[in-house]
Amino acid sequence: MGTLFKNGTIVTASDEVVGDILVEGEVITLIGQSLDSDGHDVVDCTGKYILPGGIDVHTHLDLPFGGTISNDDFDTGHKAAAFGGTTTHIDFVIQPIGGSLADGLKTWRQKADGIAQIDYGFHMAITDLRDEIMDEIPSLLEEGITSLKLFMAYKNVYMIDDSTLYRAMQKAADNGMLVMVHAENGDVEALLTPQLIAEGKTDPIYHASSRPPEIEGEATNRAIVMSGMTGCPLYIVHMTCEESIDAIRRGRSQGAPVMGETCVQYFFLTVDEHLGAPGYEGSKFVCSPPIRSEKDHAILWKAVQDGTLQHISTDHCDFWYEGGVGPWKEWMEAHNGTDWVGYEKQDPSYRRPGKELGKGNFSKIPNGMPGIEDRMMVIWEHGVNTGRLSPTKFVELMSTNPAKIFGMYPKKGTIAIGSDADLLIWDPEAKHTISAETHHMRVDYNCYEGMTVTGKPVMVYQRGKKLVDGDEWLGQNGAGEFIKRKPHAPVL
Ligand code: DUC
Ligand code: ZN
Ligand code: ZN
Ligand code: ZN
Repeated sequence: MGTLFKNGTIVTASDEVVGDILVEGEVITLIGQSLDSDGHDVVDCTGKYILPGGIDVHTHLDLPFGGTISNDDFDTGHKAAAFGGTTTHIDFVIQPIGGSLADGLKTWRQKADGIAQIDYGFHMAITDLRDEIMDEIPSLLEEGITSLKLFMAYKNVYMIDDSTLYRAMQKAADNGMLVMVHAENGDVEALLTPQLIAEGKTDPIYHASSRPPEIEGEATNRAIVMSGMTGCPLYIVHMTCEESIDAIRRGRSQGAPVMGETCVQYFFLTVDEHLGAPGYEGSKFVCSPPIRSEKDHAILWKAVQDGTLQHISTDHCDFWYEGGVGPWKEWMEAHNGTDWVGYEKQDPSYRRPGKELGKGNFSKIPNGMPGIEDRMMVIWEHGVNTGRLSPTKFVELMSTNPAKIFGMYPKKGTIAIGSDADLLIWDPEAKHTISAETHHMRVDYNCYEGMTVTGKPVMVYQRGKKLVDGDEWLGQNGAGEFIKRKPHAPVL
């Protein structure tokens, strides 16, 4: 006995066709037209699209960062993701400075084990590439971790130097792994920030002045050159501006094995309107790299249309706007500042600090914003409904490309016989107004507050099990599975 999805418009990265899908157990076993109901549960999909579950390869759930921890964890973040049509994500394990990769992985496994509601994978963020860590890298392949992340920004926290990046690329290339970079020139940022603060430029809008597009373009180009020299496949996260898009286009045209993504917020938000919002509101929109300008929005749409960029992720990393209530300082001290797991259960009145940490000094605003729930609806509205993207291109960007690049295809990322039955029943007529009042993310604001979208997932299935039915949540903690990814990443 399976589930038969009847008469939906099945969309993959290549085709759009009306038909039926049979799911037996966790996988798709048959695709056809006018399939026999044959005792199966029938889901009538007439007038609906059937899309492969969305994949977001760039999230930070439960991340200790900027003097606090990102709000959504592997429970709340997963529910929110699924309500928005994302059924798989890849989060970042952070190697503790002085510790091993295995230490980092243990910490992140604890965040997800028994808690995860959707399927997930991990990238490994390397912060401290000592000789023994170089030797440890190949062991990640057995864990199903096939991508390394390095930060060219966040000096004195995560930033690595050029020789470290180069060595990591050599090692990755030798082992069939992919390198990802956060590309901003952290040395220049670390010089500009104190200069701005000393000049009294402390408001959120100056966050953008401390990280101008030139330092993103410069670092992007530097990483691309190293990718060309080492032959290491490189994936540049959160690209925002003309400077870096020009660099990746040049690199790809010269044959460097480079790919890239942008994030939803970089198509919509601007320095003037959002970072420059009255009072302290701009802090809501502080992320790195910063949001840019209308001119950059147009450049990004072009870059996803023409294949310069392969994916639209979120960099979901959310913090309270009005946080700081509760005995958080004492709590953090009592827990040695490191053991965050399960803290809500210990003290229900605790509320972790958020954006208010940077009042009077933009450089202390925790970097990041919510988006994991909004991503697919917002890009459908402004991509598909405007004619910028076809439904097939939408599927390619949101699901197929990230599955291929990160070694999950065809288990994830498509609708095919044998693939996981991660399916979205997407109603192209359903209207929804995005708001913090109704979203499922654990955060008190939404970047797209008041935006009305037409088209949303009305039912969401993962491996054949229904997670979302309208407003109802049917998933359960521990049902989300860790995805062991494959080593060789093709260059798209
Ligand atoms: N940028 C953010 O805005 N948040 C998390 C980490 C990052 O690089
Ligand atoms: Zn049958
Ligand atoms: Zn980053
Ligand atoms: Zn990030």
